[in-house]
Amino acid sequence: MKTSEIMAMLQAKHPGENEYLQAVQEVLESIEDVYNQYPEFEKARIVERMVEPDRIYTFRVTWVDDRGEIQTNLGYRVQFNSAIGPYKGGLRFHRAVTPSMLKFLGFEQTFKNALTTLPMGGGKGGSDFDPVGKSDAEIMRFCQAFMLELWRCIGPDEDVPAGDVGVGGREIGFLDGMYRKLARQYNTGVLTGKGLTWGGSILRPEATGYGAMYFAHLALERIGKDLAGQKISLSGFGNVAWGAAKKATQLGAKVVAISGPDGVCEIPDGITDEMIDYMLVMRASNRNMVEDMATKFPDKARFIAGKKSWIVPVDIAFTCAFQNELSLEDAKQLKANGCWALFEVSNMGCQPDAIHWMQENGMLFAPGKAVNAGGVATSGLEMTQNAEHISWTAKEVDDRLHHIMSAIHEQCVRYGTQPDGHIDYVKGANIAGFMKVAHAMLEQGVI
Ligand code: 2IT
Repeated sequence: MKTSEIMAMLQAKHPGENEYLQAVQEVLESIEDVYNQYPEFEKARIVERMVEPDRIYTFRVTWVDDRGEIQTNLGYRVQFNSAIGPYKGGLRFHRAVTPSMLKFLGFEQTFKNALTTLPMGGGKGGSDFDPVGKSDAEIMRFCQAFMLELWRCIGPDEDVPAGDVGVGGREIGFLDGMYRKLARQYNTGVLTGKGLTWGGSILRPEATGYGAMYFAHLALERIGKDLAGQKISLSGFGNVAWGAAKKATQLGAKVVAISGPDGVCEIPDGITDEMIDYMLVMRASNRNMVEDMATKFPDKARFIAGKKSWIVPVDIAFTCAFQNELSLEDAKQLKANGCWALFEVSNMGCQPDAIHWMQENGMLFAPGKAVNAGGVATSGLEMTQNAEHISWTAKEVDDRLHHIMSAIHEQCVRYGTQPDGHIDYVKGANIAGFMKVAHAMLEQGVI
């Protein structure tokens, strides 16, 4: 297998699908050497099969807004790979959603889910519906209309969606309510991220951010450092940034920046518990403006319009918002201001040239599919609890999450250790995830 040949073939077949092509290129570059040591992979054309989704459902979603106007959006579910278990992955509601975006996310999800040690395949879905400025009633009507189509594509042993950008507990509630109504099944575990009174797992909302901090703790521990006392920046202020801020603060780090599409909030003395709680209010308002934090806490936070978190001097940075949110210039600015480690918590948060530059310039870099896997892993734990008709305690879930993040870190070390002893976390995560999916596909024959 030659990465350049496969990429040329995909570029011809899927012109303009930039996020998807970027995600595939990153994985193929990392696995090429290892892959070519296994003639049986080449013979079975594993790569050619793995880079295409099993299937994509596309549907029209029509709903009525608060003014009585009829709105039409597009809905999708990309079922990427089921070699190691039912399709599993979130739903993204965002105005920029395209098949390319969901294909990149489904592709990444396949390897991420393999890393979790749990039996979950990869999938992703969503809509170009824009939640910004929508009322609760509009969100409910949209979710119901979306599920009217989606419900036939999913099932607890078939495909289990969850949240992603623009889809949190409120949306999962409306979606699950409609699924129950349509399917007449009330304990199915067909979605994860559910409310605690109707089958949700304790700690699922926090899990992506918590898992990211557990991973960072392990990576720092390996090089004799500690999260406690570090100054850190996060991007975004949604569910992922919220969980990350909570755990970072508990572990003794100081969160000095969060951001939104409107700019960055600098918080020189570190984010407080009250401010962390306020992030939830900001998300529920659907205003999508981080300036609201500075308006609410004028003595603690300073809003700078039009800037990203990466202008704030820190020791460690965490991308928690969107793909490609960190550019080469951002990476250079971070390092010039003293930052020495970057953990990607958003999926594909960094642009490829930024990743290469950070790696070449001695920064510790760990990719999203390892760092943020605690979210989907805890979704997997929610599926187990649903299947057993039980609920675990916070301690039981947290212990398992710790265990899974350690296992992910361990796989990165196993497959990513370089001759000079440092860990290439990109290679480690990609090779470990790939090997598991590739072997499963090989053993299941040509299907
Ligand atoms: O990107 C992700 O891993 C998620 N949005 C969570 C997916 C899930 O099924 O919990």
